[in-house]
Amino acid sequence: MFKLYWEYMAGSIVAQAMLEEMGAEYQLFHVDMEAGEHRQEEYLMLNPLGRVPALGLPDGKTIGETAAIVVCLGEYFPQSMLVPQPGEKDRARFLFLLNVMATSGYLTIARWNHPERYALEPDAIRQVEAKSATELDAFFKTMDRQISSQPYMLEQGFSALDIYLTMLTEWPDDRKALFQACPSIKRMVEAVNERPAYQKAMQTHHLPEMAA
Ligand SMILES: N[C@@H](CCC(=O)N[C@@H](CS)C(=O)NCC(=O)O)C(=O)O
Repeated sequence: MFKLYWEYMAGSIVAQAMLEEMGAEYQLFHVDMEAGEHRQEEYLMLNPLGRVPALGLPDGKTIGETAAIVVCLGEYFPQSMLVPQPGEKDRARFLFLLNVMATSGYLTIARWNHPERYALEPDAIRQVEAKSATELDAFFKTMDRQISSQPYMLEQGFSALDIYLTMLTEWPDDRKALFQACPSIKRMVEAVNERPAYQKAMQTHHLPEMAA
């Protein structure tokens, strides 16, 4: 049994969609970040970085970091084909693009959301926010060129990368502009949104007022 520590509209979307795709048994544990639960001792024992998501594994250990969770789940369920295994032809490209999304994608979104963590003066904070928005646009345009006509990122077809990139598109303010600038991402997101596993993850993650 896996344990997924999640928050509304947080990075736990990709982990839940993968658990659903894989038919894994899991329990959900809501971490109320507004109430600061991610900084409390109990959660820090699970993920010392105080970030969501975290995933409790069947062996009793818990890990954080979305990229690590993606790779681990792929090892638990190799038959799911969501993560190319060592020796398979798409493995190197998978690891490359997964790391690009974790660093140039997710971290840029985090910087754009929390520019005050990266500068001291109000003017500098505004500049960090503006620069992060520009970098985010460049990131999505780069990823747009990584999508084939399938419409997925890997030659093998649908993979955890498509779920991850779809999750990243949930967060920008102007999704319409993003999809206009990135037609291949738009096609991929449409395909991922049709999957019951992604729909289930979004049912959990949509803020209650969004679902109403
Ligand atoms: N590098 C982490 C980033 C996770 C992350 O930043 N999660 C956000 C929620 S989407 C969070 O926990 N933010 C709390 C904070 O930054 O204090 C990952 O890839 O999982």
